[in-house]
Amino acid sequence: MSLFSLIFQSDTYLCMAFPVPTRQDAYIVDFIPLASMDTVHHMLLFGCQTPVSTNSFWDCGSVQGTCEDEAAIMYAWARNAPPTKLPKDVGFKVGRSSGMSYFVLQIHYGDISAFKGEQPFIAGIYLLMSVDTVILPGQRVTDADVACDYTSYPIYPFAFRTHTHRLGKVVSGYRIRDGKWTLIGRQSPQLPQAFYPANKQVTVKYGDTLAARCVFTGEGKTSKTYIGGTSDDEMCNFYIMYYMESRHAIPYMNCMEMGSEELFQHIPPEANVPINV
Ligand code: IYT
Ligand code: CU
Ligand code: CU
Repeated sequence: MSLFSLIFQSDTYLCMAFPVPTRQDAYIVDFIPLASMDTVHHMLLFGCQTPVSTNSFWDCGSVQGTCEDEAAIMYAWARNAPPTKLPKDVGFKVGRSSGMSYFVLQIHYGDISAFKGEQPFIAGIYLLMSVDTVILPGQRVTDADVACDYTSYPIYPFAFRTHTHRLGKVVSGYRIRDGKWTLIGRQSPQLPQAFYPANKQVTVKYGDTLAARCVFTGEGKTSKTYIGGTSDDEMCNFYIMYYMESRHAIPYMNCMEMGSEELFQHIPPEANVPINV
């Protein structure tokens, strides 16, 4: 068991990498954000093999500049949002055999983590993201739809996170089983973009479909808006934090397919009901 913490004070995006402090496999079982609501806007924790830098800290912008290889998001904390708790017996696998040798923490002010022995369940993230949405200027509503068939071992969602930039109104995620849509989570991306508790008892198994819709507005825009990395671009992300049995461990999955128009004809109307912020 080891524990470490770090504290920054700044108004920009700063990143710091630190090696997973063990040679063996380890599990993150808890996150304890020690952040001040007054000074911190948000905090993201990634895991990866090769951070952009390994000494001191660096300016890592809003999206780019965390890892050379793929950065896997493990934790998000945002001002005024309740912190995510991993359920009992659930851990994110890090260290040797997981391909995660470093943590990269992107923050203004923060702290993290503790480790423990073997876990019966492994935590993971499933990301649904749109790659091809175009929002037309002045158009009141644009739906970005994403859907994929789920063809793996059962997962148990327990938290979800939405992410768009300024034009996003509401983002919803569903499981579809035998034609029936069940909500996993629904949130305004204009609220703090933390992980919120998922709708309980929605498990996902082989043969289900996972689907998400982001509702955007092009009102007030004078040009087309595309998916991209700057704040003038948009993103449509629905993250599902789940756990699954360790013996099937798949810590990261994603879905970037549009989903058929016919499928989305059956999405519950709530997906297009704005959330007051
Ligand atoms: C184009 C887009 O939607 N980018 C998202 C999702 C994304 C996350 C990761 C894409 C890739 C990743 O390796 I991690 I490729 C995006 O950048 N989302 C941001 C940050 O990833 C955290 C967010 O706040 O959700
Ligand atoms: Cu922030
Ligand atoms: Cu973004």
